[in-house]
Amino acid sequence: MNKRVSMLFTIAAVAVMGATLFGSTYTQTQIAGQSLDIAEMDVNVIEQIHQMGGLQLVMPQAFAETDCGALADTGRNVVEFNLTGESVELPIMGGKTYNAMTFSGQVPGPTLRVTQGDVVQMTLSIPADEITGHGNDMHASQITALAFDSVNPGETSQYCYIAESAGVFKYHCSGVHLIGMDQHVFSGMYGIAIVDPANGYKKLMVEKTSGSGELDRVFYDADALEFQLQFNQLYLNEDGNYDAGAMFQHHNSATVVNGIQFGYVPNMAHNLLIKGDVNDNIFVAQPWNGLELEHMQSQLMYVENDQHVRLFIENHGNEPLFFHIVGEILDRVVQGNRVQSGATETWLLGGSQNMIVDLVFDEPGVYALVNHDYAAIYTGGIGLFVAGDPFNLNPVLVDAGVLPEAVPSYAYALGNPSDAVPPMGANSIAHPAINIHGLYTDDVVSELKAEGAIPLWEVIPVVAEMILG
Ligand SMILES: [Cu+2]
Repeated sequence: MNKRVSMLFTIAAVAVMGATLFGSTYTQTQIAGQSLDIAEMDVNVIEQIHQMGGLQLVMPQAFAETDCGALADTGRNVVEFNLTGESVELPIMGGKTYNAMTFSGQVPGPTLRVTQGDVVQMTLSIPADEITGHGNDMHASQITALAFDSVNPGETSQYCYIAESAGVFKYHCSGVHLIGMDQHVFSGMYGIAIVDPANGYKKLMVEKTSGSGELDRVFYDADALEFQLQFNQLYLNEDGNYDAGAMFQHHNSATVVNGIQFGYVPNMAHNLLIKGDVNDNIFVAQPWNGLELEHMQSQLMYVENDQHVRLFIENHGNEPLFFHIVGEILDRVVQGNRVQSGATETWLLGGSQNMIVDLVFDEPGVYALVNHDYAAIYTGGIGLFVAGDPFNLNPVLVDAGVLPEAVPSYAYALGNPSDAVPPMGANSIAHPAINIHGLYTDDVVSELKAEGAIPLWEVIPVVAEMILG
């Protein structure tokens, strides 16, 4: 049923794009996707696109520096990046599901991390029973778009490129010959590549005043505790299908961070630890509350005070991202390998734009990262960092035997959410522990478990028992 419905909407998206290209049949009725009726569409338009060979004609048949054989012989480090294109049903807020499209069963897709100068060998496989073809446009590459044309169900395609520029780069499904690209991306087919600078990251300098106000400078080593934060929107109709009309009108149904609305807020375990009552919510919005939600139960992100924190941020969406952390100042903003700003309150990212934010949380406390567009905040574009031990839980956890001694962040007891933690690089500080949290299929959850990530839904009842006696 779902596969059939998804297919229907692939066709709907194709029809809308066709109408856009040819103009004449682009009516208000078609823009308002909810009432889109394929039976009413101009079949000739779709036929014309089909006869053109999709949108391929606009792309030049030219150079393709994608010869994996030749690049493998250069002596450079070769990093394999293997992805599958899979349509699956995944949860959204309110106990519902939606018809997602994924890279390798997770939203966002797996993060690729390489060093500037490495060869990336990208292999995209589409299972034979997948409902549609998929492609992968990696913004970290500088190769002809022909290389990442779509792959048919049952087939595998590969290209190679040199990651020449350092920074954060989006990758995303390119649809079927570009058609349906919007549907595939907004249904979940996006992720990032982190290309670490060949010479490593820079030390962080933070201006401080000391004594009676004299200007001072504090230097932090380049090594940092790292998080990844990917912003996007969902455009869904009541049935959990992609709504192209809503997208054309920039009328989203949800704002997501790493694929989930309000994914990094407290849950019932935090209520219990801090208020002694699982039902006494400590934050205004706690929609993912309950052990039965397993890896979908919301989780917080923990950092130490006076620690260099590095955030890899990408805006995959159709709306701007006004990135701000309530109660903090962004100590440094880097785009590509260039410093753009220091000591700034908010930094703007347009669509398919990225940055690396370096900062230090000085005081114990709770700090909300937000898209400072109020519509985004209230539709899910918010998450919480907890720095240090603001709730004085160390004595409680030590007394109960949960921790052997006081720790500088709650990550030592609960871990940080797996979907917010990028793969390790040369300048990464290892997270004390990682818990399983994210928009994942069961297969991905099993893989994370096998890798040693903590299933908190199994651990929390034990911890609660230890604390409550
Ligand atoms: Cu796709």
